[in-house]
Amino acid sequence: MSKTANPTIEQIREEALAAAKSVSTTADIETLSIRYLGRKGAITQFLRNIASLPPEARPAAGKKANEVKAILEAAFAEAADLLNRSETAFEASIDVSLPGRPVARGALHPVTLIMRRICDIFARLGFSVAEGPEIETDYYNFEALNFPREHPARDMQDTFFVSDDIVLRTHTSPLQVRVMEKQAPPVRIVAPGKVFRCDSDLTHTPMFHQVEGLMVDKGISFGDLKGILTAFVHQMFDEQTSLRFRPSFFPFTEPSAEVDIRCVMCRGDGCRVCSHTGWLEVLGSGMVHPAVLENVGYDTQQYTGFAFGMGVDRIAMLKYGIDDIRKFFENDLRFLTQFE
Ligand code: 2U9
Repeated sequence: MSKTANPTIEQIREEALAAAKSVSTTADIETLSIRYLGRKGAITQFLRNIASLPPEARPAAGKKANEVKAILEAAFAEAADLLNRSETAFEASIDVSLPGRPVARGALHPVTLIMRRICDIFARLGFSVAEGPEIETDYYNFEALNFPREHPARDMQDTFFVSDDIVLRTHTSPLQVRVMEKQAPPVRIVAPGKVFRCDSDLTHTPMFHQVEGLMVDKGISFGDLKGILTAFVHQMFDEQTSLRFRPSFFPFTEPSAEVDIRCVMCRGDGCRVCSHTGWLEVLGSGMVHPAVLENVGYDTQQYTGFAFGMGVDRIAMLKYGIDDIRKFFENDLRFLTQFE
């Protein structure tokens, strides 16, 4: 309504007619009616103020006010009629007897399905899930994990640098350093998440997913590592799957071992998937290097631990028989909705 203390009857008329033109619902018209014609409305207010006019001006003002009142009543009725007619026409255009449009059901991404399955298996083995930042400092991604500056092992990681000191994490291990900094042993965690390496071909994408695990306590041995990882492989693949531990090297574990399983495609006879070796590499692992435990202030006379890591996308490829990792990231719904 006009902000003028005492608007003229012409002002009230112009304002109300303009408002009647821009209504979009019948409720808007109701509001306008109350605002202009209601008991406390602008027209009623104007009629009340007539008493304060000089006696000779009152009849003309009263007549004018009643005329505007009639004009507004007609304008509001017409606007309501127009709205009702278009609403009815819209309703008439809908055939309510038609069957509804089917709502497409979403599906979890195959990598998410496998990631959840891995975490569930470790949860049942007593591991909790920890998550953390994808952008990391050089310290957490390398230094704390026993990769000295200029060490050639850093080249293995094909790092994406954000600046000299900031990187996209190349593994989820920095998260485990952060957990150990905050928490005294015992620690038993898995760290799932996205990681980034500058690499791209049939089996590598610049972003992929890892689940890493860490267990630190008094008296943890390589036997514990073998027991936990064997239980994992048997639940993830099947109870009959045989596995072997092969010596390897990582800066953050010593000794280190890669874990191979009997090829899930040829059962060991040799095929294209296992490069005719009969074995598939599925995990890296090892006893946590004492330097890593010392970096977070753990007493290495009392505590030892093991750690492991796996590429989730690779495991999803093996589980679902997919030969090109890039299929996971092309967003083709015909491919993605096949996995339940
Ligand atoms: C801390 C200490 C040690 C995590 C580990 C591996 C071995 C490993 C690879 C598997 C396939 C990476 O995605 S991949 O290319 N990972 O081989 N990861 S041990 O070791 C840790 C982690 C955290 C504090």
